[in-house]
Amino acid sequence: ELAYPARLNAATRLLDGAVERWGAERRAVVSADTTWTYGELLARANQVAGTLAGLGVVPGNRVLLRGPNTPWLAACWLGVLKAGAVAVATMPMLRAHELTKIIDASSPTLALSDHRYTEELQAFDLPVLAYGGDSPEDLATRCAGQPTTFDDVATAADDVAILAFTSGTTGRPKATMHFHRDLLAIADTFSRHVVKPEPDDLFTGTPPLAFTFGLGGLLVFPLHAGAATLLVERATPLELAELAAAHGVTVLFTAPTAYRAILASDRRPLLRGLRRAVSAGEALPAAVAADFHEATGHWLIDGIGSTEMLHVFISAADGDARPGSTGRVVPGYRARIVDEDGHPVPDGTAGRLAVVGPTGCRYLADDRQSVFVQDGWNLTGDTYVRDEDGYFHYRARSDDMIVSSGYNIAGPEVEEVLLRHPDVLECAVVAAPDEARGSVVAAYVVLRDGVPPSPVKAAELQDFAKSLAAPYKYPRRLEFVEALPRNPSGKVQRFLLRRRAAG
Ligand code: 3SK
Repeated sequence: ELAYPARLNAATRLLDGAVERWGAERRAVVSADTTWTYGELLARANQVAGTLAGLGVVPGNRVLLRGPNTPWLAACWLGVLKAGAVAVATMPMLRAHELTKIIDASSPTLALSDHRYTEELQAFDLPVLAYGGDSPEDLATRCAGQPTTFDDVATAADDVAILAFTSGTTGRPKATMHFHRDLLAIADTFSRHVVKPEPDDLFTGTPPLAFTFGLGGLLVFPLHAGAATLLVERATPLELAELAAAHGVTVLFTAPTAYRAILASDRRPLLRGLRRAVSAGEALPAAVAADFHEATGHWLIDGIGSTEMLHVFISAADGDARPGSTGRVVPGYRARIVDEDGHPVPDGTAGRLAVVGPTGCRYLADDRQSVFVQDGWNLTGDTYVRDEDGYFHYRARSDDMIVSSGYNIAGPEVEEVLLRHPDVLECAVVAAPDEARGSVVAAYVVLRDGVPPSPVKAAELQDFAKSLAAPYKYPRRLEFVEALPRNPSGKVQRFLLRRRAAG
């Protein structure tokens, strides 16, 4: 059981707490052109909080944040929490029509936006304060007139601190509410027991702070450990590997596709400097896990998390990893596999993953709450099997199970097989409706650079799949595409492929 005081401000604990414990001089945030110590980050977050209070922002007001991962975004996020307001971080690549849904749902009082990203906000009746520029109107200029200290609002531990929008692999974004104590709980569970950071660590990675995978891994966990974070605005996987090596990064958070791309390139040796590497957001193919181990001597820390649960709840520390499994339930959480009626099924049986713990699903508009929470258990929408040792093995998103001629086929299992072919860069497998079989397996494949698509190549990949998996699983339909459709947090939007497969 995690015990937190009734009055708790997560930003006070993370930032003022770190300065008290480790001193103001430690490196906190690094970017391409800046390094801020904990003292400098604290001063800026306090000035942001003072500016917000001066503008009339009161506890409970929502403040929209927009921008790529930068030190100023981190200071704004912390400043919003210090002022007792609710941070609504948005993906920097969202366009006005996508922002409309978020703004309508969250009714922010104002927006703090990176000065390069204000344009899309012009369409709204919303005051916008730009940061990171050098205009006299810029937040930095306003902050310069503010004291570097601030009396943080004594929020309740279960006051809402952030609204996190699921970027929606289904295309329907939903707002989830998370409390101040939840932000500490993810650090006291997944980070403490699995990532195990040390004050001398330097974190980096690609997920935006608007995606809770990034918020935890690139801001909350480093601050909680007195460590530093290298915030990268944008990087291809190979650039990420180079940046990590150049800065001496020890903890990396990114998606399986990025690990796969780095491992397949001549930057592979750059991964050797990492002490920890965390993979989430998508299922980790076993071949990538094995290859990473071969390249570095470490096991990737795979994890399943969700915006609804805030962060990772099943995972395994480096020494505890079991290849082919996501891991065990993170201490502090409980997980089980249930059938369609919510009854637990025996180990070894596939079913719906249900989880409960210190964080959990609370939708802002709770019309769909009952679909995701049953008898207090959060249903994640994933099909899993638990083995007798308590390791959880991913099968598919429940939507990605394909029933073909009565066979249950997990789309990711077929993807895993296709990915073993040296010409396949990426692929996604979905159900295509079929009169005779109900559904058939349809694969969308991105070939490696220089490999031309052709019917012969398609037949070769189909034969390859048949040779490695039971023949009923092979993709009867196989189409080559330039790229897979992905949402802003990088997840493949299989619903778009299902639509395409349905014609
Ligand atoms: O949505 C996810 O995949 C996720 C994974 C890890 C941590 C947080 C999230 C939202």
